[in-house]
Amino acid sequence: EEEEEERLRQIPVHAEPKKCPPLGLESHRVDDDQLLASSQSHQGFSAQRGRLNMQSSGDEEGVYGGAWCAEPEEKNHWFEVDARREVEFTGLIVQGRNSDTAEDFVSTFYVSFSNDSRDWTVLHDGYAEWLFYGNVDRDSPVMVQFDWPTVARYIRILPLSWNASLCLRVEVMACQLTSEYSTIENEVNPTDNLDFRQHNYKDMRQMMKVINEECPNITRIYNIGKSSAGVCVFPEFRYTAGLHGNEELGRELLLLLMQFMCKEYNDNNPRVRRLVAGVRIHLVPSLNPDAYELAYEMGSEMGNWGLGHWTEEGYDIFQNFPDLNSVLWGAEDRGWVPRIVPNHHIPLPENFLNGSVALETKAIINWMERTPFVLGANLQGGEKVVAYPFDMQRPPKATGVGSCTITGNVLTMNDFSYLHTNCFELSVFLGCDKFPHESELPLEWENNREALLSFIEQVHRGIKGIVRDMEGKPLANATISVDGIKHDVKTAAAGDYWRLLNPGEYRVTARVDGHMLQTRLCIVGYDSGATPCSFTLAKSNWDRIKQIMVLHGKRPIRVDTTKTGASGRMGGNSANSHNAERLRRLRLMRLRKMHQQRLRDNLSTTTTVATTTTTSAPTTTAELETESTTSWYDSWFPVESSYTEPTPAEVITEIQESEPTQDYTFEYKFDDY
Ligand SMILES: *[C@@H]1O[C@H](CO)[C@@H](O)[C@H](O)[C@H]1NC(C)=O
Ligand SMILES: *[C@@H]1O[C@H](CO)[C@@H](O)[C@H](O)[C@H]1NC(C)=O
Ligand SMILES: *[C@@H]1O[C@H](CO)[C@@H](O)[C@H](O)[C@H]1NC(C)=O
Ligand SMILES: *[C@@H]1O[C@H](CO)[C@@H](O)[C@H](O)[C@H]1NC(C)=O
Ligand SMILES: *[C@@H]1O[C@H](CO)[C@@H](O)[C@H](O)[C@H]1NC(C)=O
Ligand SMILES: CC(=O)N[C@H]1CO[C@H](CO)[C@@H](O)[C@@H]1O
Repeated sequence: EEEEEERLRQIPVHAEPKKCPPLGLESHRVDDDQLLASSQSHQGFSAQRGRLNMQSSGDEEGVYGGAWCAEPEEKNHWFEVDARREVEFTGLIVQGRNSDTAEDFVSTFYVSFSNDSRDWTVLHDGYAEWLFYGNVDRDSPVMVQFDWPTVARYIRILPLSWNASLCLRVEVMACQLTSEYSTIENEVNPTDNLDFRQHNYKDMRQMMKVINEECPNITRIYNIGKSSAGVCVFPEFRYTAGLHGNEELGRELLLLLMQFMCKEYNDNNPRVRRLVAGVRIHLVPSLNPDAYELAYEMGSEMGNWGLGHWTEEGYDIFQNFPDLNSVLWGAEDRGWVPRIVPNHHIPLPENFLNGSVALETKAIINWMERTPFVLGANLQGGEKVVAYPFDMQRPPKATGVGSCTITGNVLTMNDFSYLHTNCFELSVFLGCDKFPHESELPLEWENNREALLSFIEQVHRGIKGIVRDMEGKPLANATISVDGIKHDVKTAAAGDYWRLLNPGEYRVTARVDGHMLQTRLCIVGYDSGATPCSFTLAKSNWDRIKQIMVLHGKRPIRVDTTKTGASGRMGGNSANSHNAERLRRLRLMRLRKMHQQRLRDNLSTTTTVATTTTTSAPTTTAELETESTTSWYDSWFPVESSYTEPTPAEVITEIQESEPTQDYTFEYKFDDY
């Protein structure tokens, strides 16, 4: 009895087991060289793969296995984590192997500690070595908590029994010891006094309300399912997060960014003032709020990789957008771009919205169409990589990037944004840990704050302007093309456009229905601020041309020329052959005029060439003919050489000879081209 009493006295008693945050196996704060194991079954199943929520590439022979797995021939098994300094260990989270087929997991194990990795002490429960119960399936994380914290530098898991093969993924819970002599590596004393907590839906709404009250002049809350009104000549920028409900970091970073900008604005931070004054910034922290609540309820470490990934209806929103890449590439292969199928603002496939589309996706598409965004980023998780359009490969093949997962998926959302709207969108995958522990937020904010701000500032890199008619009326829907870049943008309702461009010289063309196009040279420098590059377009003679076409029985009359203008050739309709000689004379006059103009004004004449950009090798006769650059009708109507109209005759030829046969129908007008 005395012995028993003595023994009990030696056991430290804690009313509540102490709880510590994750050491960082999942987040990769723990480096690869801090992980060690007794053996490995195969190159792809090393100790470094034994991190909580590690994902497999699916290739059993590959180097990216879904867990640490032990060599079956071995007798002794252990998985070791070196914390690099003495810490207080308070618990573990264990998980089986990520696999489509195998059910590998550890059922029971012991735990031991060491300060030098030579002498080990197995954790004792007072009577015997303490046996812990681990997993019952391969995916669900199981947390074990020690009744009292153990101070040590090394911790080992000693598996005793397992299902199928011995495979394990782990997170370790530990508190740093605070000492007045040692400063803790990676420790962050956040300079910004912000709310570094995880927010559920109610907390998030509350926080946004408070920010709105603190900064009423510069903030407005709206729901993307509802309309956002207002025409203003600012570039529109968006950050979105939480497409997948369990990817929590982006959501919290956007809430922190809101707080930060409001606070700094009120404190007269000049950089933030400049940002707020010059950009319309949309911050959407939660695109999939229902799913977030699921993951939030489970807690930051205890959801598995998939919990809260999908919408309530079961959609993965990121991959729920229509594939416009294939539409574009299919059309390019047929030589239809940009004459029949534009290289931008590609319409939704017919009946897309009737198909299996998440409500959230519909709301996002509607919002993207309604707001003329210029630049944006979509914050995601589970990977540390930045993806930019085109994310999808042509022809599609598996990609193998990044360190925590290997994805063979075709990603769609940012390509969709680029092809359906003006907005150039990046997907920023913030890190391997989709749902970092609350204690990680200050460090994550420090790591991401500058990037979040300077990416918004990039909206001012390039050219901007307004397209007007001769009366000064703004022209919406005008197409802005940049020579040599096969991607156009359109003007918004106020006639304004923003075109992101790197420093350099660009030949930029504006065109709109019923007007002559205009080309200008626009120079982008290294200084901040977009270069103004506005256009004033004269009415075209198109109405008059239509009348003449009616007189000619709507038949196209064409006269072709080559780019150099050195050798004209006759072409087109034999019915008009009696006009041929007259046309030829007129054309020669025009060429002479062009030549003189070219000498006077090198820039403006080359614009006639700039209007034909054939994007792929000509494949059909019709396409070969479209190589020519001169309009058949400008023989009749002397136009200034800095203006040129497209070639309707050629367009007609193409349409007759190669009608689009895809499921998608494209609406277009001749005037568009
Ligand atoms: C490691 O050293 C600390 C003192 O620095 C001691 O309190 C602790 O018990 C040691 N841990 C083990 C497992 O020996
Ligand atoms: C909002 O703007 C008004 C008018 O410019 C100004 O008087 C007021 O102080 C501003 N409020 C805040 C909180 O900045
Ligand atoms: C698609 O939905 C619209 C409106 O909801 C409806 O008018 C149309 O008939 C539907 N089309 C098909 C093919 O179901
Ligand atoms: C711009 O084009 C869209 C679709 O092509 C059309 O719905 C809209 O009315 C046009 N806007 C203006 C101002 O012409
Ligand atoms: C136009 O200018 C470029 C360089 O500025 C020159 O190389 C080219 O020969 C000029 N073309 C004509 C037709 O003058
Ligand atoms: C070998 C073995 O015990 N396999 C079991 C692993 O777990 C799954 C599901 O729990 C069982 O179906 C297997 O029989």
